[in-house]
Amino acid sequence: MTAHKKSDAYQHASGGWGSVKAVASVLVKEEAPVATSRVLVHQNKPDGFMCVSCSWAKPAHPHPFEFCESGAKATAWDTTSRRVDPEFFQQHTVSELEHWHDHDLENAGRLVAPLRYDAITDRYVEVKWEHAFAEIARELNALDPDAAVFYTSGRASLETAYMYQLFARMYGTNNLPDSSNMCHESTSVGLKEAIGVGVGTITLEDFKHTDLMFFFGHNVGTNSPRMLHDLQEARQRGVPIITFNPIREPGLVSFVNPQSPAQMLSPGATQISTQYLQVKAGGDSAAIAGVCKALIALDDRARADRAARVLDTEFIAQHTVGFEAFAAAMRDMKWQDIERVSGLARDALTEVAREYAKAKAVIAHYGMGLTQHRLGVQNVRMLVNLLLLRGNIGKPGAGPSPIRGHSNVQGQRTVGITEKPKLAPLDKLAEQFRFEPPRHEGMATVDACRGVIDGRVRAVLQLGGNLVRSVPDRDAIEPAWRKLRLTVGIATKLNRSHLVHGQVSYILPCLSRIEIDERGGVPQAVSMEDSTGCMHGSRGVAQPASDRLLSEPAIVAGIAEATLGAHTAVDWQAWSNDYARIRDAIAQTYPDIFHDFNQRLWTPGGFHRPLPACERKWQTQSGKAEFMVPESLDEDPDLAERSADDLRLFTLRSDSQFNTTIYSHDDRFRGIRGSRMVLLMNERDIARRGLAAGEQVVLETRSVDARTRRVAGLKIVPFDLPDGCVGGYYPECNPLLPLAHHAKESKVPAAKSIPVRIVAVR
Ligand SMILES: Nc1nc2c(c(=O)[nH]1)N[C@H]1C(S)=C(S)[C@@H](COP(=O)(O)OP(=O)(O)OC[C@H]3O[C@@H](n4cnc5c(=O)[nH]c(N)nc54)[C@H](O)[C@@H]3O)O[C@H]1N2
Ligand SMILES: Nc1nc2c(c(=O)[nH]1)N[C@H]1C(S)=C(S)[C@@H](COP(=O)(O)OP(=O)(O)OC[C@H]3O[C@@H](n4cnc5c(=O)[nH]c(N)nc54)[C@H](O)[C@@H]3O)O[C@H]1N2
Ligand SMILES: [Mo]
Repeated sequence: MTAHKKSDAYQHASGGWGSVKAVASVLVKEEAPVATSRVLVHQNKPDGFMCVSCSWAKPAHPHPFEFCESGAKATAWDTTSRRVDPEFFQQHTVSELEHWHDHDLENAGRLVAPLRYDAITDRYVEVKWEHAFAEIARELNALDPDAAVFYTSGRASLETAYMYQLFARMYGTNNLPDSSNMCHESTSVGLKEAIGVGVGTITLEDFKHTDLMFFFGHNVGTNSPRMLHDLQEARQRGVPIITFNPIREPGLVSFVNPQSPAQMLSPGATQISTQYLQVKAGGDSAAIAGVCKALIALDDRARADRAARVLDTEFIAQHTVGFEAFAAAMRDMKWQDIERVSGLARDALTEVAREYAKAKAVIAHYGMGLTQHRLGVQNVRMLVNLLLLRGNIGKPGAGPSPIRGHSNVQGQRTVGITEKPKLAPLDKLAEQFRFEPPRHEGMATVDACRGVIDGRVRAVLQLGGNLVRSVPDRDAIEPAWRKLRLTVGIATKLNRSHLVHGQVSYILPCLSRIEIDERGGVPQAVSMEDSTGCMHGSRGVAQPASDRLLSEPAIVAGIAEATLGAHTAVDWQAWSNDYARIRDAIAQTYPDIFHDFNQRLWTPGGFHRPLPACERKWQTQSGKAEFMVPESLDEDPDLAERSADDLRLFTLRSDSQFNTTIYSHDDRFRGIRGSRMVLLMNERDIARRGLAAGEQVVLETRSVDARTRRVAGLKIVPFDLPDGCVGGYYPECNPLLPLAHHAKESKVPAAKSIPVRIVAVR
């Protein structure tokens, strides 16, 4: 790899010619340039398919090319001409494939036929779909239903997700963890407690009415780049954007719109963030506390001077509870502690408070930088506290804006994928389908991993996803995974979780959403919910990678029918032959959200789900929006003794990956090329330890139990970060993340602040 020069990374704004070149090169690399470029025209269009990459809102009046570099990469990745066919497995045993890099496994191409692992030859061999369904059913029926786990990665459609949860419950379990458990579950828990809905309250319309935006811990330039258009438009109206992020991410600094010829030809880029605060990893609760404290002090002064109040006292009195206790806690907080934990100066935070006090309508965007912490739920609650102080919820141009990950992760929760019985409409399902759903709590992702390790879990079905790579404690998970009785991967591409498999193991290849999905000669459509609560139809346009593939609804129907036999009130085959019937069932279960679902499917810009908080109706315990007093500002409440050697590791995504799918080893925006085995560290921390750039080190997690967790061979790259914080890549650093190191209320693994030390140079 090339050594990183600090200036390299930040020479270019995100977007621009680099982006155009990167899209062109990925199309050529995937050997499907012509077909793919035709496909891209339909991406995120009201009558086309919804991008498989991020979940950002899709406008009613799209740009001529409503896609970004990341979305184009994701499309090219799925429409590649390469194939992993049964002959591929004749050439490669599973033991041999285990030595391949994750990138090479997926890069080998699209899976085309259902496969069963054959222990005698150590190969996957082709089977008939009916045989696969029949054996999976036999295996499931031999188990206690609670020994089986039905994981969903956030890409599958509303139709598939609804069928999948119904099947799991009819089979007898609420073990329905999903990727949200590792992602925005801190939002689902925190926002629900605070404002009565577990999702963001803004839509694209609010961008037109906002006066100020906050941006906490989300790397918009690579992870939801289409949003840069909306941010740029707001900036051009003079709306300030205040960013909190340990790294100066190029997309948050400036942007050139690669789809605007005028901008591409002129030298300037739009400055995105007007204030950039390099908060310490895990320092957000402290930083927000600082802003709240300063704001309350401004208000105290205004009151004393009989000047106009800074806080929205009317809103607070009418709509909230807990203000007095919160304000008292903020007044008592010491600036010294706030500065130490956040790494930010009192003056800078006070300046943010002043700016905030001037704005009438404020949106707070955020991502994994807030949610993936031990205090992830508290971080979300603190952000809500800040918004409540000035009535910034339930009015145009204002509200919390959690930026979701996978393209339908929010929607899957909406249609019943949840391990928490209280969040699923069990009575309704019982009545609609005449069965008795299980009422006890199921397993979230970390519980499921714990269950695999201690042997309680015997079967794991994955509807998308790559759990042996994405979850914590890899070194414990991998050997445990091999002891499972049954593993089933419904997937588009070969990944590590197919190689680290159970005794009975199936790979069931499915159509990608980009592909034409015909059932009985009739093209079918599916749907998804974006980050702003809008539902969109999606119809594939590309030729399927193989005629042996089945759609996700057809695969779920096949397994359900084989497992449940004739004992259900669902005609699974009829559903899988006409997805409109699944939508009718969804509409019946959730009439408030999905009434007239089929008629509204193609609403330009999507149809919005009703959210009581948008109308200042609060479905919380108290019936009001709730302030919360932070429990602690300290990110590692359970780490007793500290030393000067301690570092806090946050795991990052590059611009060339989608979660565990690695498109290339480069991270163009951050100027890192050729390797992902790096440790980003600031010059002061490098020097203080007597280390040098380019040296390879071994990182070890500070002990939380008897297990030693290490990753070796991480090359030191000098990077502009706050003191004591280091960055590494997800999933390479996942062996360092302890399963128990998660947010206690939401169980989201604390992937953004892992206490580590450098223990050796190697
Ligand atoms: N191209 C592409 N798009 C994606 C994905 C992808 O992998 N590739 N993944 C999808 C998924 S599932 C998700 S969840 C989203 C993830 O998108 P993000 O929410 O952007 O998540 P990360 O990339 O993990 O990084 C989060 C950002 O938080 C910052 N950060 C780290 N620690 C802290 C902290 O303690 N405080 C603050 N304030 N900031 C911090 C990091 O510097 C980084 O800029 O993107 C989705 N979109
Ligand atoms: N250390 C650390 N760990 C993390 C994170 C982090 O920031 N740091 N982030 C967490 C987050 S936010 C998330 S969301 C999880 C994600 O974790 P997972 O959901 O486990 O992983 P993905 O990488 O999203 O899943 C990729 C696989 O999905 C399959 N796939 C792709 N498209 C489709 C499709 O259309 N249908 C089907 N059926 N399969 C498909 C492909 O085979 C591909 O290999 O990881 C979490 N883990
Ligand atoms: Mo995610």
